[in-house]
Amino acid sequence: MSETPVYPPSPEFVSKANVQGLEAYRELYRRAGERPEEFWGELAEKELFWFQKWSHVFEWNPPFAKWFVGGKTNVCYNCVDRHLSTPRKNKAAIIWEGEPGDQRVITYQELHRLVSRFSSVLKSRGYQAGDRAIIYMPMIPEAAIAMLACARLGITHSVVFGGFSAEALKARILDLGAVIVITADGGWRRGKEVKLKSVVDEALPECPSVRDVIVCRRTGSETGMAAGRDHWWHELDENASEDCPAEPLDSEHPLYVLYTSGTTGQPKGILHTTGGYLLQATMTVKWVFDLHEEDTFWCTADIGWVTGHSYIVYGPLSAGATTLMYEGAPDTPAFDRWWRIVEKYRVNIFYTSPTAIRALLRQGEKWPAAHDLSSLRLLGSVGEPINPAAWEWYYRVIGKEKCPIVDTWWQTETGAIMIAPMPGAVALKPGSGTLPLPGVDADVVDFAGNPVGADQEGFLVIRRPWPAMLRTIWGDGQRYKDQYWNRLPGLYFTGDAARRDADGYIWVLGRVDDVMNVSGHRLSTMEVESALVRHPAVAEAAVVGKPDEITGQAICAFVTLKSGNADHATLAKELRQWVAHEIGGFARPQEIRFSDALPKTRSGKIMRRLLREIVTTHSVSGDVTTLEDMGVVTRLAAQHDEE
Ligand code: 7RM
Repeated sequence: MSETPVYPPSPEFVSKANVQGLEAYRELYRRAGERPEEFWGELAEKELFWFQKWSHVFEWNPPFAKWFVGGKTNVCYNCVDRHLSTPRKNKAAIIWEGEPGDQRVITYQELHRLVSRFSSVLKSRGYQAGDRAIIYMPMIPEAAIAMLACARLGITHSVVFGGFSAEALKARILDLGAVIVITADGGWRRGKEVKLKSVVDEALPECPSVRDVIVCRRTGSETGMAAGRDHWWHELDENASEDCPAEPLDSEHPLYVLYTSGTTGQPKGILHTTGGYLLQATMTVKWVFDLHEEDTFWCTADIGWVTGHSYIVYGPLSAGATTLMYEGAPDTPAFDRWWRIVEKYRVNIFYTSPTAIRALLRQGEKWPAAHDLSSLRLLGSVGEPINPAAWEWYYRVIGKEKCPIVDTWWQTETGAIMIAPMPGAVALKPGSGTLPLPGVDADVVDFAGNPVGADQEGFLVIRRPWPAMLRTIWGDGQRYKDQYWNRLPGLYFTGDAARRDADGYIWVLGRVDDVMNVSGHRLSTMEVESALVRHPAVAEAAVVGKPDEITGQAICAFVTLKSGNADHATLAKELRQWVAHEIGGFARPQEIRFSDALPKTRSGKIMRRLLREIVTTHSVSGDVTTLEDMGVVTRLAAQHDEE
């Protein structure tokens, strides 16, 4: 442990930081812990606009929380309207670059105009607070505009990542009971069009609740338009009013539902509400990214993931920042695309994932070296633990040893960053998210919920509700209780293992459940297994994550067939394609291994732990006493050696 390098903030950085020095952090943390209602109440009053003040800050009816009870506000108003009466009115709100190189700069005033027009369109078609909308779009400004327009009216949105298949889209539309889908003809990725509207067309015949589809023209490719159901965004926009005030909404009004993988095959709709979510998204932009008025902030996530919600759209815009959005891939037309963008727009704060860093690291230093990255002053990481080699490269080659790296631990469920350094206050240790933020009562505990000692491994839990926490799983309060609050009674169960060192620094080690993390995308082993067994040739499937140098984990599927005589090479190809079709391209297994049987316990449970060992170490050394047939494991391990 003593080997761990420590990087304290430079005096230069501290002197300009929003939170200066460790004592300032400790004071905030102490106040939030001792008087949470006062702490959050003061911030809510100072940092957000309210149509009506709340009657009390917090209500806890375990495990259901309410924040700013009785208060009325509006997320869109806070992200857009309130800036118009300030010097920010002509400041760039969104800087966007398309993959082909087209660009747009949208000021706060212009954003207000665009969002108001689209809100009017929705309103004039009869949509209102309480309705649910699906947003299935590429990374274009209209994606953010659609989110904000929904928020303006109180229409609960669910953004579905553009990489999801028609099946996955359909499941989300049905679960949400969506009445409208907002999409585009397609988007650009690696020089090719990713068609979106045709996927919507494939999903909709079995979604009777959907009345309208609004289609934004992005690529200009041929698209069939169903009469009465489908409408072009630009046509509806022609007559749209620019006068569409933000609705005063209850602080607990459902803002969005975002689907994420849990331990079963059925994705969970994580519900986030209004006031508490926005407050914590706003505060973390200021605390963790140390946002200054003049900063250009770039989060490279897709808007379809929670990181895009909180750190491309809601957090930065509420804080009045300039947020950058890029449509395409980091390697198009070449591996310096991101660095080209950093140079071109003089990006100051850059937030990405370890997967992306590793992929770029592999291409060598010549790509970043060809660009002037001197505008950067802060780097961020999210999605999985960052390994020392990636950290060191990011720090040295991208940050030129001048930029702190904020390693931010959080989840779809937490809504906002929970564990991360305040960069002007907390010394960094590569690989650690460092200390919990104010109001975050994080702990590492054993099976009984008791804190474990320094440097001991345990479960990462949160002891007390926080403003941006999920409120429930959409339509399934019981699952919400069971998954998050009943595993270790009274504690929020994160699903992650962690240890805390003698300085109180938290080191997140990874998931303890059957959730894989592939390029920072969450996927459950069950989701992929269910997709595989829907294929007519497959009898049984067991899926495990296998360590991968770039993506963190890669998907390895063990499959038994209904009839033994198949051409394995062809079928493997077909099954990989099948999973991509059923879930989305990012879920395509890297490897399919055929087997005559799967290792099971005497009670018939597949022992994924053994399969994990086989793909990791190519042998099995762990406890096999519950295994029914040792021969299966021996054959599987040997099969690998032949390859
Ligand atoms: C924001 C996001 C959440 C899971 C989480 C962890 C892992 C995320 C870090 C991390 C170590 C980090 N939402 N994770 N950030 N592990 N260090 N800085 O990723 O819902 O998609 O995933 O991701 O396992 O539980 S998520």
